[in-house]
Amino acid sequence: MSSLESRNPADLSDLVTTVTTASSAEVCAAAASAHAAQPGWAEVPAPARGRVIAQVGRLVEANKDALAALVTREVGKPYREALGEVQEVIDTCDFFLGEGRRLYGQTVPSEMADKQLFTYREPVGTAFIITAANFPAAVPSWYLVPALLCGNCVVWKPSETAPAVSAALTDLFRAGGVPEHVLQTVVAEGQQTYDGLEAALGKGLVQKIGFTGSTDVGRRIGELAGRHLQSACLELGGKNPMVVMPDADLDLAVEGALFGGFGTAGQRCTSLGTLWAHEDVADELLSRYVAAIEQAAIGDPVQDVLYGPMISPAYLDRHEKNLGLVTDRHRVHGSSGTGRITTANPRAGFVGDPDAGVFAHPTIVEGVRPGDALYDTETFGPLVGFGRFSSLDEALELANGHGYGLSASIYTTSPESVWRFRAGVGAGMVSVNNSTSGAEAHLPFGGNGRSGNGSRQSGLWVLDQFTRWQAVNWDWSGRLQKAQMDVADLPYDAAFRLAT
Ligand code: UN1
Repeated sequence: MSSLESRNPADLSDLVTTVTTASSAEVCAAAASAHAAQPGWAEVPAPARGRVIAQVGRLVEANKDALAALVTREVGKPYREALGEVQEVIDTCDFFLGEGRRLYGQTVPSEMADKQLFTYREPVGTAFIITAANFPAAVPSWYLVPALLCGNCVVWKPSETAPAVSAALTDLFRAGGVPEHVLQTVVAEGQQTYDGLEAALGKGLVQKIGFTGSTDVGRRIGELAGRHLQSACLELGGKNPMVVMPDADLDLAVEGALFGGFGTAGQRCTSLGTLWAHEDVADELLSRYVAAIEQAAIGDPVQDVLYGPMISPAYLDRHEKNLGLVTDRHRVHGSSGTGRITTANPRAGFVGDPDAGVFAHPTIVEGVRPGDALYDTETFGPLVGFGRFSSLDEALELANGHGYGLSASIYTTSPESVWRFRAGVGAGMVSVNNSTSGAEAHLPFGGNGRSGNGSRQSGLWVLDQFTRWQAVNWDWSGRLQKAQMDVADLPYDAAFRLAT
């Protein structure tokens, strides 16, 4: 147990909140009380749980400005983007409120007479959800809303970097009618979370894990879940490629690469990793991209900027370490410096006071290719690689070669390139003439390979994470009819051929 301060990353003198983190025993205790509350919550009819989700959605809508302002203050996301993030919570509630009235099962014909087959979706039990700081409201809602709607209880372990937003979101769920033990928010540090979760799994208190974060931690969570024969929904890192073909609209591609690479200061799992340009347009694309980022407004997230500060000083530190992956062979573009923006290391046109917070220069690294650490390291900051290719096949190899497979984008006007790219790329999400980031809240979200274990969030698809199918058969024949053995014999003339 320790006390943590959450500070505004745009103005470190602004203390947002202080939290006491939970011990592993407290983490486990939260799972125990969620587990005890779960049968009661599952008995609430699904349409009534859907009403609760509707109420949460209306309250988030009524508090949209306040919640977005808190997101901006606590993690430095520009206010307009923070409004978008809160809208994603509302959209998620809007989608799932009706699902309470569907949550369909099926009727299935039996292979025998006087027998009927059915399927039911059953809640899994208690879901343990671990989320990151970069989307402190939207991504948690992707888990919490469907998990609760399906009749599960939830222990939510939000990022220690965003405790104020997670407290506000929890209050909104409570005010919307989610009972106290049904959703429990526990702020804890990594090791205590792991130990508490391990203990809870050992006692049979947790039946589902949701984790959004790094690939390394995801592996540990996946191993832990597997040891206890539970499945984890893992939403991990990305090294998201954008491929620009010679027939692309280059201005559109630059706009997409600007938002994808530098929006949210590059701190999205869907952020652009490497911009791959066809050799015929590479020089032109690079010069337009560099011009666009040199002119972009960076700074105070309350004002109209492309991006604000790093999420916290720790995120800035990691970004500065990643700059160490740039080698002599690379060329760096994008700003008047690299690393932290300060009065001594200024950025022309900076909006606000750079020394007050943790702001970073945008960096484009030209000359990235396989074998470079930058080719396959997720950098999670305002750092975009730039490389060249000469054919679509080569672009596909570059897009897939690092083993991540979250989001991938292609800019082209050729339908053939679109379809070949879609079929050849290993990513779970593909954008055509659109940025790698900015997925809509009701399409399946998730990745493959180093980006996740194939689980999908959002829309109908996430229901398979938070329910398990129960298969029911009902035989009213009055005798034991054995499947595969007591089925009717339907003879046919196997030797029959048409006369020729
Ligand atoms: C994340 O960074 O974990 O598609 C999620 C997007 C956002 C969600 C990103 N809607 O960029």
